[in-house]
Amino acid sequence: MFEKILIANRGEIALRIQRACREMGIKTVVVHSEADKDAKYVKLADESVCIGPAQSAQSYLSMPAIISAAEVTDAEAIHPGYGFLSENADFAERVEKSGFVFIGPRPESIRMMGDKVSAKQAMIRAGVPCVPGSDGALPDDPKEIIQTARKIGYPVIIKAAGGGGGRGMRVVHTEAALLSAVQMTKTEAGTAFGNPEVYMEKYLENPRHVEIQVLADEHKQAVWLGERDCSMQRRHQKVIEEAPAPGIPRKTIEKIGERCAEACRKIGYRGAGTFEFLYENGEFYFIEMNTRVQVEHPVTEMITGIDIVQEQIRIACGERLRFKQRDIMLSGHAIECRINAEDPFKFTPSPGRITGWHPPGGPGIRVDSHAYAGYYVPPHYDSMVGKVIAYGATRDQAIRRMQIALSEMVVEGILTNIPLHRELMVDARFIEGGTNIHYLEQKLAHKPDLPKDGGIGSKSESKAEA
Ligand code: MV4
Repeated sequence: MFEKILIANRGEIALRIQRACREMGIKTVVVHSEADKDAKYVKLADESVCIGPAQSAQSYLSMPAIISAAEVTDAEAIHPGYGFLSENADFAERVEKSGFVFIGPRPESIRMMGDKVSAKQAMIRAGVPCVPGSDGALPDDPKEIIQTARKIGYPVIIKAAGGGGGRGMRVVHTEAALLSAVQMTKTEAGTAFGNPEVYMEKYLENPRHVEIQVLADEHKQAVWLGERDCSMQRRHQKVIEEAPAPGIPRKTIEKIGERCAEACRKIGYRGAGTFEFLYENGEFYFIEMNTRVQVEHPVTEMITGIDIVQEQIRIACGERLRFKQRDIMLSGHAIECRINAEDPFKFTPSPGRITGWHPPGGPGIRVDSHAYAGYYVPPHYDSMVGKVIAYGATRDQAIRRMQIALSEMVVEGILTNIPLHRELMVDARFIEGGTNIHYLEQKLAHKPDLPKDGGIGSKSESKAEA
């Protein structure tokens, strides 16, 4: 096992990775920007290295700064967390070329999944059901584009190969609007991602977002760890996640889970991964694969008893998975509320000093957060300050426990979205279960005195600067 790991991230996930290392007896190095120098999780690490100023581009996104920090501290492996460089194939490659272990998939896998066209083609080959669409990237010939859309049937969606997480997409309802939409998406994609390639899919109007967590080792062993329902979102930012997904037949989930594990074996995938699906009318359709640990991994940990971050580390060390599929038992229900430093209904960021911090506790409650009374939430990063996870034997019990947890929780000095979560935990449609990806935005649009939502947001877990 590794003696020392460098954590190339910040905030709650930097603390979460430290906890995994500590339990495994591994020493930790945390890199941090000037804005994070006084954070308690930085002091908690065995060593810390300041890698640059507050701006992510000059710190958490600086490959040479991070690799130098690994060199001077003699770390053996680098855990990238989520966001920042976690899904950057060039970074994974440079880490390995510099003689360190990248705790994540092989660079080729990251590259393949980063290109949404090659990801989808790999999944079709591996027998994972995908949304009906164009055969690879769209050609230049307008006649062919029109033919493809006619065959698929309107509405269609045009997506950038280099996009993902909601960036670079356009819905098209009529043939009259098709060619200009394709052209605009191509132009934007060329500018935003340096790749003008786009593809076409049938646009599903009211799907749920359900994803499958997998773990695979470098010996072609792979398991799936159940699903997560992440449909409660706004502008592509997840707000609540839960496992299992309410109301989906177990047989349907098992079939898709097995397909995902088999796909991992077929493509030689290594590490933790998430297969994102749209679920509509009883069917699963693959859209994207994430090659990192996700924000919402705790709900899966709660229902499986498996520590996903520890498993990532063991896999990176070359170990074999310690369990087979039949050893994976899913029990109970878990719900996660993301706590953001933001106005609960206007959604404007609310950075600043936290003057009072009273996290909830009690049976079935887990809080993953780096915050505390006195902590200053810097304005430069994502607004998430922590996550409350409630576990129960049943969904009803998990909801009840989450309601109690949110009623206990006090955060003073900044605004948080806790009031929104309190409302959602007593929302009749949420309690019923199975709301689709549009539910939250529709609910907010119907709330009097609140600004209406429009526009397209940024990818979740992007850790983009505010
Ligand atoms: C779609 C779709 C409907 N039909 N693809 C948005 C994020 C990216 N991962 C894929 N997205 C979507 N792809 C087809 N063919 C609707 C969305 C979508 C969405 C998906 C998951 C979670 C939230 C979403 C919000 C708006 C649109």
